Amino acid sequence: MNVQQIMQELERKHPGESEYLQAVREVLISVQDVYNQHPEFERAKLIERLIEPERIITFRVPWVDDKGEVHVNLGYRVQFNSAIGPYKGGLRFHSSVNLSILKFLGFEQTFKNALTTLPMGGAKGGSDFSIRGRSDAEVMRFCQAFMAELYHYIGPDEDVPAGDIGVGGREIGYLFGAYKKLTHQWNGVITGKGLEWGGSRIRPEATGFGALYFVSQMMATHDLDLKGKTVALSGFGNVAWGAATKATQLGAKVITISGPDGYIYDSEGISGEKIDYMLELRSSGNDVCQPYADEFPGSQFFPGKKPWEQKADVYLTCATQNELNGDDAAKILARHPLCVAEVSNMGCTEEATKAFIAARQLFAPGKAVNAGGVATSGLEMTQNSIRLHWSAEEVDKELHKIMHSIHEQCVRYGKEPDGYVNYVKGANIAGFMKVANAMMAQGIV
Ligand code: 2IT
Repeated sequence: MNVQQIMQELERKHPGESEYLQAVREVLISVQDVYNQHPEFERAKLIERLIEPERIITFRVPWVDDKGEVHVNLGYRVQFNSAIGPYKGGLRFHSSVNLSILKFLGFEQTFKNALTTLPMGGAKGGSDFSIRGRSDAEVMRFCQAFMAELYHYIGPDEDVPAGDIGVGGREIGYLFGAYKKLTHQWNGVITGKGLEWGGSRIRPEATGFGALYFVSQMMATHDLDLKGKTVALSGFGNVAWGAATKATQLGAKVITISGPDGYIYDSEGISGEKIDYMLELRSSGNDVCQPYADEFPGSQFFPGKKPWEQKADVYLTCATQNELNGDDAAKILARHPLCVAEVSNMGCTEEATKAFIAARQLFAPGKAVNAGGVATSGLEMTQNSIRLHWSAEEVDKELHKIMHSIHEQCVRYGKEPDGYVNYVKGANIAGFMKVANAMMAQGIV
């Protein structure tokens, strides 16, 4: 494989889709050596097939707001790869959503899902609709209008969506209700459901919990411990909440959270009622930092800034893609942290990732670190299929096992001659090999 040639061709076909091209480039660079040891992959045009989604569905979503005004949003589902299981991946509702972002997310999801050890293909979807400032009734009508089109393309053995940015428990409820109304079917077609109606225990916490299990293991493997350490994280949504909760339980002190308006530094630690308050802020649909600073006077609000300027032992991106850039990485590296991990999907720019690896910083990518979320969605699918509910202990035990296995795969494929574990390379190769072998076995389809 000639990475440059493949990327040039991809850019010609999909000009300007920067996030998608970035995600593909990163994986191709990681896997090229392994790929070139398999001439049968080249003959089967495996890479050329793998980097294009199997199918993209786009549709318009017309809906009426509380004042009677009509809105038209765009809806998408990118069904990226179904080699190892039904399409699986979240829905993102955010004004920034476009095809490039959903293609990058679907591509990443394919390898992430492969790493979980569960039989799930990769997909992503969503809309440029934003829940910010919208009433409950407006969110419900939007979700119903979105599902009125999407339901044709999903199903428990076909494609199983879930939440992502802007899609939490409330939105999943409305989407599931609409699906059921349209199809007359009650099945596990969406994950992240409420506990009383088919959801799994630990699913809301799973992305953040799994991330901290992974980080703990990364640190333990390098004779480090989270206990008593400071953690700077971004975000204020479901992922940041789960990460802050588990980091605190493991004895660390979370000193930052962030929102679109800037970040909060709280030297006393963001724990207990402060973590609960984050969830209230999320569902309020308003800015987060100013209300937090008003509520907890010991904290400081830095408008328009990112938490990466604070000194911490551990840095975790928990908000969105490319939220940590090369300048941020340089600032972080100057402080010699113990560990940096992406919890958001592709939280670091290419420049930042390269800087961390070049500095031999203990660093891991989102597709390994945040896989606990989709893995627990997989466990929700299992429970729905066998029509049983597992206890929190059972789900947590499975989540531990899965994160452990992902860590092992990263070390197996990512250990370099100087002993440095390149988790980016390890995760990419491990995920790629599983999908590649399945695609080879299934012929040219
Ligand atoms: O990025 C992700 O892995 C998710 N948004 C969760 C996907 C899922 O199907 O649970």
